[in-house]
Amino acid sequence: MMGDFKLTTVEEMEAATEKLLETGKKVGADGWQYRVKNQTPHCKFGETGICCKICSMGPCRITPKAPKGICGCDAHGIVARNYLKFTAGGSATHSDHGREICNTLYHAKPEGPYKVKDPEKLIRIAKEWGVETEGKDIYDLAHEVAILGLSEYGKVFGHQNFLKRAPQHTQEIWEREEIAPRAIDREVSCSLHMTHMGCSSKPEALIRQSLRSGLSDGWGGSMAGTEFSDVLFGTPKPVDTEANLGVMNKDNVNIVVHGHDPSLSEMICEYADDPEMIAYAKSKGAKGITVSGVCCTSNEVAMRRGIPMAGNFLQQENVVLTGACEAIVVDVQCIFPALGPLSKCFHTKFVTTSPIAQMPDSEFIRFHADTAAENAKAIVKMAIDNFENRNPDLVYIPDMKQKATVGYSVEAIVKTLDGVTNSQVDETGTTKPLIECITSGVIRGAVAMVGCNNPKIRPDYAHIELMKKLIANDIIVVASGCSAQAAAKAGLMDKEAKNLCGAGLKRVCELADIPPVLHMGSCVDISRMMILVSELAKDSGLNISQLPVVGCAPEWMSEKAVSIGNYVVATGIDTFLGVDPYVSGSDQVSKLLTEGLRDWVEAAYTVEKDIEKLVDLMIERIEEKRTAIGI
Ligand code: CUV
Repeated sequence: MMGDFKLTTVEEMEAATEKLLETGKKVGADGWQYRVKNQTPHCKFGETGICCKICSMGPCRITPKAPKGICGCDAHGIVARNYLKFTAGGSATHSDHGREICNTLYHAKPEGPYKVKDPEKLIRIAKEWGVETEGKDIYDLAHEVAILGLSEYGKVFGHQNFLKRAPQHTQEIWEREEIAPRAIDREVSCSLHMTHMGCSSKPEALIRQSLRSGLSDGWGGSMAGTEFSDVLFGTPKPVDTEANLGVMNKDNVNIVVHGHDPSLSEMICEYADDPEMIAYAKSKGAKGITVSGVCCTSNEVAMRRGIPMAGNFLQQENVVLTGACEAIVVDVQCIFPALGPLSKCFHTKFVTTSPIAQMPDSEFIRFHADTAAENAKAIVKMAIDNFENRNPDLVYIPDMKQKATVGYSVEAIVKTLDGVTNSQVDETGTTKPLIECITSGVIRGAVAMVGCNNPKIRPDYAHIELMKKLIANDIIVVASGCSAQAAAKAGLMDKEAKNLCGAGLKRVCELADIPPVLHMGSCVDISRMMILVSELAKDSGLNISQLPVVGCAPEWMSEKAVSIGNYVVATGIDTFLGVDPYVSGSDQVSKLLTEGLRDWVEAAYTVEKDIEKLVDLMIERIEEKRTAIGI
């Protein structure tokens, strides 16, 4: 029985957006939909990666008549250099996020506002890093581990500590190929050094460094971000929430958190929940306070607190267009500068909080670990005070939301799936039950769906359609970032979505009481997926590259996504992209990424813009891998 469960279609979401754009027109607001039109067609040189402006002799553009830049660099060198720069940008960004979390951990105090919520995890990491834990005060330990975490960014010798979590075989590949990441900052610096005028122009060298820089993100900075966020704010466990714009409440003060760093969003949630603040909101005529989120910081607080998700990347302007957003509070990354002028068309306060992401037409409240409580209170109060400035004529919140169960950290997945096989319940918490489901063929394999939206692809459509087809084919999906939010908005994280699965996956969903698409968190939490595949490989005795598991970013857009792609591939997982990373201008680089990498790291990229073909290719690859290991 499906009850009244029904997926929300992309058409329905688009119709809601249309209505919101109507409101926008009334107040003279801009929108990405219009800006895309102004920017199309895109510059062909940029799009194919053959424009070079790393020195002031140029810009040089490669054409049949001008096949070399002024320095003599050809298309292959230019494309590969651009690719490495793209990666370094993403790696720096994720890793700096991780650094901020280490810094927050360093400021943790028993009296708060930042506390250690998962001391066991802290002790586990401390032991892993060789820190004496016996008889030590947990906050002393937190500070010691935080300093070690920060030192990973500039360590003088050796490689990233977390690499030891990978299977032996994977570590050997990284050593052999000279892509084991050293200090995180060093890999970013080294990348920018290599791409400087007159340094590397050999695609192999530049792509190799792209892998190493990516690995310093996934197995360094991002992993630190995830692990220490868990220590500070708790390791996610399954929790019920809701997704899409309908989570905003017309009668309440609406605060939307947007960005990436949970240090900010956690505090906003904390103080929006304060009885004193709620009473204050009521004194101003509201019925209460609703915090909802956009992008990855939303994923962070959804995973740990069940805070509802208002939307993903290309829905960020929609939250303001509802006319019911008192404040959109942002930290870093994926924030449209458009939110400044857009907010000015409404009563909305656009609050920036990080020196790293400052934007015109915003109110800047500098957020700092030491003053986090005051900062958060001030922001919540500002939103409440703004409630009376709402123009009721402009308020329209699309009545559209879905239930979602989120919070699937590796710890939670292992625990949840323990009950699936009645043959042998593993007390020690291994991934063996999951392996059993895969080897028996009840589940054919797994796909990690990740990444952004991109106007080049019909927003959310690729994410949702791919996932529907995968689960119908008994392939379980783990998701993060905006992909996870697309799934949640559609209803694919509702446990009732089991009815859209093939018989095998449906059975697993019923036994384990899980939705077929598991929300594993934000983009830095793709590091969770690296741990999961590592555990699967170790527990099954297979190499990661042999597992029937692939990664997919059908609508990606950011530099971070390229960094992610590089570490996922370098970890041995075939990765499928729906958007080309500006490399089509060089057949050498394209061939290296889609074929050559396999000789180095046992995995490679597939780029396919046709969504139907993309999903079929993934299913084919999963089946090939099954055949190769004889299951
Ligand atoms: Ni970090 S990077 S648009 S929020 S997934 Fe979403 Fe995720 Fe891409 Fe940004």
